[in-house]
Amino acid sequence: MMKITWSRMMFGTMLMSSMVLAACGDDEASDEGSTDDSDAPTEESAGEGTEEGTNESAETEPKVTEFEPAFPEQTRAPAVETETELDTEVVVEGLGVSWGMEEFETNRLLVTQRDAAELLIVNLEDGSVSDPIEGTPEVNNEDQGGLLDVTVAPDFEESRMVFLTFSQDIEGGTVTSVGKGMLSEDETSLEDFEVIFQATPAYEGTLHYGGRIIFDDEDNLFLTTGERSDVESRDRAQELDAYLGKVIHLTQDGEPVESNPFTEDEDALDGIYSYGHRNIQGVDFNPATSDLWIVEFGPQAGDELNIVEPGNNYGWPIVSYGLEYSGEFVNEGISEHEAQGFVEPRYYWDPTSAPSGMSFYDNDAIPEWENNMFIGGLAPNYIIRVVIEDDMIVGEERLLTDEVERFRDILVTEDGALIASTDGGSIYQMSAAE
Ligand SMILES: [Ca+2]
Repeated sequence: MMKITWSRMMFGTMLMSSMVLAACGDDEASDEGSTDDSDAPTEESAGEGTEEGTNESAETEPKVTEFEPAFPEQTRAPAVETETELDTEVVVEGLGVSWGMEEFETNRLLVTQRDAAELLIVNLEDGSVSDPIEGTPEVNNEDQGGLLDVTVAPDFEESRMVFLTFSQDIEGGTVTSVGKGMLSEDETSLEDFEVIFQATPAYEGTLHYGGRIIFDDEDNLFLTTGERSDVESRDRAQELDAYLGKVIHLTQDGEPVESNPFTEDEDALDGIYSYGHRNIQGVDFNPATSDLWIVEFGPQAGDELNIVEPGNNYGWPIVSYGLEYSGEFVNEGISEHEAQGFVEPRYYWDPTSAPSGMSFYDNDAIPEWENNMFIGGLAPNYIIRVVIEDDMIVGEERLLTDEVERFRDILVTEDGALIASTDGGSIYQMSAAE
C-alpha cells in the first residue's frame, strides 16, 4: 500500500499523462466532466452567478442559476469538517475506469472496469488485483457505456451469484442491461451468465445509462437508468411505456416485483418504481430510516438528491434546478417543483457536483460519520460528505480535494473503511487513524 504522500508525488506524472490523453482526444462526449465535455459551460456563462460564494456553505463557487430553493436546506448546506484523524491510502493504482465495487468477502472487492469490460477482484489488505474473471458479458463501451455496476446476491455465500449492469447493443441501439452469473469456486469465471433484464426501448446513443443496482431487504433489486441524454429521448423519462429515466424494481430473475406501483396500469411497464429521472448513478438505503436515496446527475447545475417512493414523478425534463449546457432554461425554468405536481429534490447542487456513486456510512468505526452519505464527484473532483437530519441536508464537506481524481464509486467496508474508486484507475481507502 502507498501512503497518500507518495500519491501526491505521482500527481505531476498523472497530470502530464492526462494532458497527453487530452491532446490525443478524449472522445467521452459527456456531461460528466468539464474537461471533456463539448457542451460544458464556458467560463463566461459559469461566471453569471447571482451571489458570491462567501457564505458558510461548503460550496464556495458562485451559483450558475437564479433559482430560489423551495426550502432553505435544499441547497448550499453549511460546511462541516471531519474531526476524526483519518488515514488515507491509495490501495491500488493503474486500473481503468473503476465504475462499480462490491465487498463480497471481508476486505475483498469485486471491481468493474468500464471500458475494458472486465471484472476484477481487489484485495484491500495487500493491494493485489486478480486477473480478469472470465465469462463477463459483451458490452458497448463507447462514451459512457461499458461494464458498469456489480453487486452480489444476499445469499452469495451459498449461491455465489454475481449481478452486473452494462450497456448492451441490441436491435435498434443500446440499452442498460442486468445479468447474473455464478462465481466459480476458484474465482476465475462467472458461469452461465445470463441477461435477466433490458431497460428498453433501445436508443441510438451512448450516454446516460444510469446503471446502479442494489438489493432491498426482500432480496429484490433496484436498478437505476438514465434518459439517454438527447432532447429526442429525454421525454421518455416521463413516459410509463419506457424504462428510460426510471428507478426499476425487479426480482432476481428480472421480473417486475408484484407490489410495484403500476402493475394495474395496462399502459405502464410493470417494472417501473419511480420516474422523471435524468441519469442516476448513485443509490443506497439510508440506514437511519431505511428510505431509498438516489443521487442524479443534473444538466448545468441541478444535480439532485431524492428519496425514492413508489409511483412518484421526480420531474425531469419538465422541471429542474439546472440549466441546459447552452445556458437556456430547461423547459420553462420554473422552480418550486411541488407546486407543479412533482416531487422536490431533498437537495440540489448549484454549481454542479457531478455526482456518481454513493454510499451511506452504515458503520460505527468513525462515529461522527454514522448515517452520513458519501458521494463520488467527477468534476469538480472530490468526495462529498452529506450530513442528514430528519431527511434535511444540514451539512456538507468535500474530501480529497487535492487529489484531482474523478471519484466514480463509493463503498463502506464491513470494517468501516470508506473506499473510493476513480476514473484514473486508483482505489482510495480512508479510515480512522490508529
Ligand atoms: Ca427532479
